[in-house]
Amino acid sequence: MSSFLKKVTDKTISRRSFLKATAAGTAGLALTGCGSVLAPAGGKINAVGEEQGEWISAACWHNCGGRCLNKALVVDGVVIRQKTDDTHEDSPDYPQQRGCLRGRSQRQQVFGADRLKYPMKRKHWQPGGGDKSLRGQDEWERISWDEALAYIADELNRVKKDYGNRSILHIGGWSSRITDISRTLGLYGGYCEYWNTNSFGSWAMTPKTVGFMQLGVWDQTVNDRFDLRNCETIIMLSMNPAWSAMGSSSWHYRQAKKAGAKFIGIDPFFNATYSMLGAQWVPVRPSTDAALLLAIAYVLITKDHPTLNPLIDWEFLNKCAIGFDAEHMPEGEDPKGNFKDHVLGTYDGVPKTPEWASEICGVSEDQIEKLALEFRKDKKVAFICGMASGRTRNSDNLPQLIMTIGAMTGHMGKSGHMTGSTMHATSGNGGPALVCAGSNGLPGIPNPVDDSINAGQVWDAILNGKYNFTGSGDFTSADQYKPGEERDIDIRIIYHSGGATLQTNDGMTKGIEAHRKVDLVVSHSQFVTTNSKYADIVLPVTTEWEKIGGFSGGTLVHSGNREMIIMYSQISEPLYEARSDQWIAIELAKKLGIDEKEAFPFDEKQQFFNALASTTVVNEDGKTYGPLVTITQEDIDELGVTGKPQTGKITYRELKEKGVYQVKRYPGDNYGYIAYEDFVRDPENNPLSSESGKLEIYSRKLAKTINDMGFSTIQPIPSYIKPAGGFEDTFQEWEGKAKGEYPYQVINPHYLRRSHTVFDNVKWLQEAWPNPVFLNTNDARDNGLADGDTVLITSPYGKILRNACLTERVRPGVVALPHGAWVDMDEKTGIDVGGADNILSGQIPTGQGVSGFNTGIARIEKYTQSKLIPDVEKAARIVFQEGV
Ligand SMILES: Nc1nc2c(c(=O)[nH]1)N[C@H]1C(S)=C(S)[C@@H](COP(=O)(O)OP(=O)(O)OC[C@H]3O[C@@H](n4cnc5c(=O)[nH]c(N)nc54)[C@H](O)[C@@H]3O)O[C@H]1N2
Ligand SMILES: Nc1nc2c(c(=O)[nH]1)N[C@H]1C(S)=C(S)[C@@H](COP(=O)(O)OP(=O)(O)OC[C@H]3O[C@@H](n4cnc5c(=O)[nH]c(N)nc54)[C@H](O)[C@@H]3O)O[C@H]1N2
Ligand code: SF4
Ligand SMILES: [Mo]
Repeated sequence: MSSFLKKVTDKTISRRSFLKATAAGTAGLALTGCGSVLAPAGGKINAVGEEQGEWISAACWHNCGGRCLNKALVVDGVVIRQKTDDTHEDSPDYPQQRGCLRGRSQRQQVFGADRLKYPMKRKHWQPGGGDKSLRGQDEWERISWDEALAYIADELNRVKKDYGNRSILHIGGWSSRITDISRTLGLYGGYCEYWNTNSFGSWAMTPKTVGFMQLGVWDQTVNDRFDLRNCETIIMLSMNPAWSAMGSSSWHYRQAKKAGAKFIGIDPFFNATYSMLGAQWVPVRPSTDAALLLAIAYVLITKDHPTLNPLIDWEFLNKCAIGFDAEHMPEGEDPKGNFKDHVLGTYDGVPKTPEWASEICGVSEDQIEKLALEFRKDKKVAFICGMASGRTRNSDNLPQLIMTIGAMTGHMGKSGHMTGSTMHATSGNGGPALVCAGSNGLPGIPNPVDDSINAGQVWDAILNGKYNFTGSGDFTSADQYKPGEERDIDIRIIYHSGGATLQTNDGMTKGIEAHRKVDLVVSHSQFVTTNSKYADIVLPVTTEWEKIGGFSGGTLVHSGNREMIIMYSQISEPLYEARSDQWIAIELAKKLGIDEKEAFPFDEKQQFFNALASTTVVNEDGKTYGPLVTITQEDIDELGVTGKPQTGKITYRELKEKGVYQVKRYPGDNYGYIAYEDFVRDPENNPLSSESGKLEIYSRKLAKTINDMGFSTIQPIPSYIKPAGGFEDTFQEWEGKAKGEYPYQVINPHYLRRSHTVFDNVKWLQEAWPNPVFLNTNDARDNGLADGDTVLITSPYGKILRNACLTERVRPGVVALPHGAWVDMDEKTGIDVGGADNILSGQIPTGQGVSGFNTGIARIEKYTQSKLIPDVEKAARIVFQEGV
C-alpha cells in the first residue's frame, strides 16, 4: 500500500460518527436536495495537508462476470473517490479482486441525478387501467408512499376477487420466487410465475440429464485455474471473458498462455479475448456449432488409426459413455440409433462430412479438418465453452455434443485435459467454493399458485390468453420440465419486483404491447428503467450502498469466484424517499391484511448477522469446512442482534475493514480440482447425474423430456436441427441460395459498458464506450455504409438504430449488436432510437424453453433521416429535479 493510501486509511473516523455524519447529510438533503451528496468534491484536507475520511467496502451487486472489491472514500457523508483491492500484493497465484470500469464508476450511478426520488403514478392511470395506450408516453405524478401502496393493494384485492391469484403475474428477474415481494404475495394466496433460461440457454437442463455436470451445477466441468497452465491447446467456443468475466478470469488464461498453451477461438466474433490470447480464429456462423462439431466427429472417426494416427480414446469411450456406437447402446433401444452411424450417415444417407458442415456453418472444409486434429487424444487439450452458443434456438443437443467430442478424445478427468462450460464469474476456475456464503435464515414461503410461463411465451400469453404449462420454471424446484399442458390465462397485473425483464426478455415489441393490455403494471426501480417507463406505479428502491450491508461471492453459481467472499457495508442513508424492497414488501403486507411478521420474522440486521455467522471456509486439508468469521459478544451487542459468539479465521472487524476474505493459493496446494477425476477412475462407484450414471451420448431421458414439453423436438443423440430464425432463414430459398428479406444473422455480445441494462445510464461510461453495432467491413460496403453512419436494423419483429463500427473481426454475414441498451421508442416511426437488442428478437420458445438471443435475422441499411447523437449527449431521464 502506498504511504499516501496508508495515511488515508489510518485517518479513519469511527463507524458511528460516520453514520451520524451521513444522517446529518441526509437530514440536510430533505431541505436542500441532494446537492451536498452529488457535489464532485475533492477530498477534505486538514491543516497539515492530509486527506481525511474512511475507505468503506462498497457493494458492486450486479449480474456481471465479476464480484470485485470496491471501496469508497467517504468524507463527511460524501463519497469523493473509489478504489479497488489493495489488501495484498497482486500476483498471478494470489490475485487481487480488482474492479472494472463499471464498478469504479459506481458512485456516478448511485448518486446520479436520474435516481428515482419519489413514488410515482402515471397521470392517466386509474384503477382498472385508465388510458392504457399511454403507457410509456404519459406524464408522471408524484404520490406519497401511502397512496402508492393503497393503489396497489386495492387493485390486487379487486383482481384477486374477480379473477383469482393466477391473474397476478409476478416477475422477479431470474426467478419469481426470490424477491422480497414473493413472500408477501405467497402469503396473499400466490401469483403466476415467469421463468427463463437466461444465461444458460440449453445448458440449463441438458448437462444434468446427460451426465455432463459436476458438483450439482452447470459450470464446474472444467479443472481449476492452476491446471489451465498444464494444457497444450485450449479450444474456446463462444467465450469472451475479457468482456464478460471481469475480475481475475482473463488473468488466469494469460498464465496458461505464458506457460505455452496455444489458443483457438470458435466464434463468429474475433473478440477481445481471442485477440489478447493470440488465438487462431474459427469463424463459425451463429447457431450452427452443432454442424461444425458433427463434422469434427466425422473427421475423428474416419481418420483415426489405433497406431498410425490415434485420435480417439476408445478406452475412455468404452468405459465412460453410452450410445457412441451400436455396441454401446442402452438396452431396449434400436442399435441403429447410435451416434457413430448418424455421423457416418449409415442409415440417413447424409454423412456429416466437412463439406456437409461447411455449407451450414461457414467454416472451410480445410479448417474443419485441421481443427478436428487439434482435439487428438495424445495432446493435452482443454475444450471450454461459454453458454452464448446455447442461448440459441433448437440447441438442446449442443452441450451433449460438446461432451461427446470430449469423451471421444478422452479430454476429461485428468490434469491438462478438460471439457465443459465455464462462464461468468467462475470462468477458467472450476471447483467447489472454498468460501461458502451463509444464509439469512428466513424460512421459505411457498407459492400456492402453480402457473409458470416461459420467457418465450410470456408476452404472447398476456396478449392471447393461452400458454404451454411445463411445470415450475424455478431452478430450485423439482417440478420442472413436465409434459406440456395448454392452459388459459388472464393476466391482469404485471408486478416487476426485480430484473429488467421487459428489456432483457425476448420479444420486447410484443412485451410493450402486453404491458399496454393489463389493468396495472407495478415496478420497483432505481431509475426510469424500461420496466418503469411502461409501468403505472413506480416505487423507488434503495441501492446496496444505502442498505445495512451484505455479501457477494463465495457461492458456486455466478456469485463470485471460488476463492473469496466480499462483505460490504453501508455507504449512505437511503436517498430521497427510496426504500428497500423488503420495506415495501412489509408495508404492502400490512395494507393487504397479512401478518408481516410471518413474511419477515426478523429484521434486515438479523438477516445480515445470520449470513455472517453461517459463512464457512475450507480448512487446510482442502476437504472440511468451518466458520469463517470470529464474532464476539461485543460485536453482537454493537449490531443489536441475537446470536452466539464463535471462532473462525478472521474477526468481524477485520473483515469489515478489509471488505474481503480470500483463500491464499499456490500451485500444488490442497484446493486444486480435476473435474470427473473420480468418475473416470472408477465409473461404477462414482456415477454421474444421468439415468445410466455415464456420459450419455444417447439420452433417452433428454429426448423424452424435451419432446414431451412440446415446444420443439430433438433426437436422443446429438444432431443438427435447423434453428428457428437461423442462417437458413436468411435465404428466400435455400437450394438456390437466393438471399431473403433479412439476409444477416444477429448476435448480442455482452458489453463492457453495461452489465446487461445496468450502468447504461452512467455518463462516464457512455463517454468511454459508445453504443455501436459491429459490422463486417464488406457487408457494410455492400449496403453503402461507412464507419460511424447511422444504421437502421430491421428484423421481422422491430426496428432499431445504432451507429456503425466497421471491423474485420465480425465474420461476414453477421451483425454483432452489443446487449443491454435501453429502449427509446419513437412512437411516430416505430423505430427504437435507443437501439435495444430485444426489439429485434421474437417470442419463439424451443426445446427446454430456451431463449434464442443469439438466433436472430435482420437487414441493415443506411438511415438517412437524421444521425444518432452519442448517448453521452442525450439528456438523462430525470423525472423530478432535486427538491421538487
Ligand atoms: N437480446 C439479449 N437478451 C438477453 C441476453 C442476450 O445476450 N441478448 N442475455 C440474457 C442474460 S444471459 C441474462 S442473465 C439476462 C439478465 O436480465 P436481467 O436480470 O433482467 O438484467 P439486469 O439488467 O441485470 O436487471 C437487473 C435490474 O435490477 C435492478 N436493480 C438493481 N438493484 C436492485 C434492487 O435492490 N431492487 C430492485 N427491485 N431492483 C434492482 C437494476 O436497475 C436492473 O433494472 O438478460 C438476458 N437477455
Ligand atoms: N460486461 C459485461 N459482462 C457480463 C455481462 C454483461 O452484460 N456485461 N453479463 C454477464 C452474464 S449474466 C452472462 S450470462 C455472461 C455471458 O458471457 P458470455 O456468454 O461469454 O458472453 P457473450 O458476450 O454473450 O458471448 C460470448 C461469445 O460468444 C459468441 N457467440 C454468440 N453466439 C454464438 C454461437 O452461436 N456460436 C459460437 N460459437 N459463438 C457464439 C459471441 O460472439 C461472443 O464472442 O456475461 C456476464 N458478464
Ligand atoms: S466486474 Fe462487476 S462486480 Fe466487478 S467491478 Fe465490474 S461491475 Fe463491479
Ligand atoms: Mo446471464
